[in-house]
Amino acid sequence: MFASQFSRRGWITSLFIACALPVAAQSLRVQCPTSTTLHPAVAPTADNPTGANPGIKCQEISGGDGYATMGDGTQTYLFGFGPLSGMDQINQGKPGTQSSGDFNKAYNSQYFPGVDANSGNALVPDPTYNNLSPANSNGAVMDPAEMMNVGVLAAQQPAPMMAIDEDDEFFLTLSNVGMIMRPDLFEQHTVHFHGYPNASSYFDGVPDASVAINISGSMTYYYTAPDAGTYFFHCHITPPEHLQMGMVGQLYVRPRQNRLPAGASLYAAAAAHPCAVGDILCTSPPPAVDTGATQPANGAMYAYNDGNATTRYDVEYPLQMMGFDPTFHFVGMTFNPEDFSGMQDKYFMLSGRSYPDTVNAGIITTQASDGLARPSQVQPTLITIDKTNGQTRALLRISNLNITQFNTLATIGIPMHVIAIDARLLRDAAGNDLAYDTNSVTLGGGSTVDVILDATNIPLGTYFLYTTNLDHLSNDKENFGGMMTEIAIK
Ligand SMILES: [Cu+2]
Repeated sequence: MFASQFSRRGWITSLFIACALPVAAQSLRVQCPTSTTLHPAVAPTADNPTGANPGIKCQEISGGDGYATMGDGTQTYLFGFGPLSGMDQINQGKPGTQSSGDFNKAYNSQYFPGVDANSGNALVPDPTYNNLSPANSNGAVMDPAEMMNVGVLAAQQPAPMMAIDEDDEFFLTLSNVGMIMRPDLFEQHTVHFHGYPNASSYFDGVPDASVAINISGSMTYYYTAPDAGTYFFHCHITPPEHLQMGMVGQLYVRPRQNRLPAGASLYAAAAAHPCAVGDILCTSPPPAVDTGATQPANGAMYAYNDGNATTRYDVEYPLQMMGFDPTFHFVGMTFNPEDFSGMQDKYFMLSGRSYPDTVNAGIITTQASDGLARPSQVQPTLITIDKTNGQTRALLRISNLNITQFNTLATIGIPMHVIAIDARLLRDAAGNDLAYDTNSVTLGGGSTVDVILDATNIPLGTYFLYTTNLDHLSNDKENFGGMMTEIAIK
């Protein structure tokens, strides 16, 4: 009897050892390989000692909560994604995506010294360390305790931006750090790349067809990048709620054409591209006529594999049209039932900012309920075309992730040249150019357009990009603001 009880206790103890320890060690976990079958290791260098293949890109985000500041000064509660890698880039308003070599560089910390649980790198205490804006810190946060410390209340508006190059492999780790203001909720989160040519539903973030990430769990999503274009992403858990509450972000894929060597024929590259010869994951046909366009000596940036330089640009501005209902956000923080069908936006934003915040340079920080101010809206929305520095063409990557209404964006004085809709180059099957000039575009939730503003023949000055939904030119009770920004041509 005694022996039997003892052995049962021993069995239970070993069960705890077998299950609890590995789960505790692996529940928050970041994955970013330095080589794969598709992208084998390269020769190591001083800057890349692990020989990480630069075609492998990685990014890490938290799913949790936080606060943003509206155009009238109101602090709004969010469910949202926050950055756990690429922080220096994010704070400059750029995509936080890193090569695997940079992503895996040791992340300094003075709060959690020791050895990083995932990479095995020594964590060196740093006297200047600030966990809210760590120095070096395009590297990823990999220590589970530190992921919580940095990720909690760190949601940004929109979510950390992502950008990869065609042919990359992309490893995106989402860690659910919980929503500290809603301890009653056990909300899962996912990442869904909307409209993206994703070969695997397992990594598509639709919970009914795949998996969702529990609090204090991580998942590394895997994507290839078969087609250039402007996309976006969002959480796919209770979409009306989690999108309204702020789980929306921007994503784009740069075309292979950017990487052509100087003097190469753009047409020949487009005609040989998999998209031109029947790859079902992409559709851009080569242009109908070879214009003889070649890659300039200093390179160039293009939105698509156009084959004729019609999508070339000098500066780019991802702009996300969004709206917030402050009542919904308030009850989202305060344990009250949410009125989904009564949702009514009162803040109208471009990339998380309302006018006049849209024309203010720099990041917006917001003080959260723990008294700390964190970067909450970091992406620039003042469109600047600096002709004195040779810039003439701005690419606006416009997406609408407003879940309650269509939005129109209009310009005065400078035409919008629409080159693509929903990440598809405007071109017929024979390669004829279907791009067009207009002074407004109207998008429903879930759509994108790519617009070129060509300032070549436009006088220097300030122009406006604004919504013609005139009741959206307001910030709740302030009747001047909303979805508007300026285009500075100088
Ligand atoms: Cu979510």
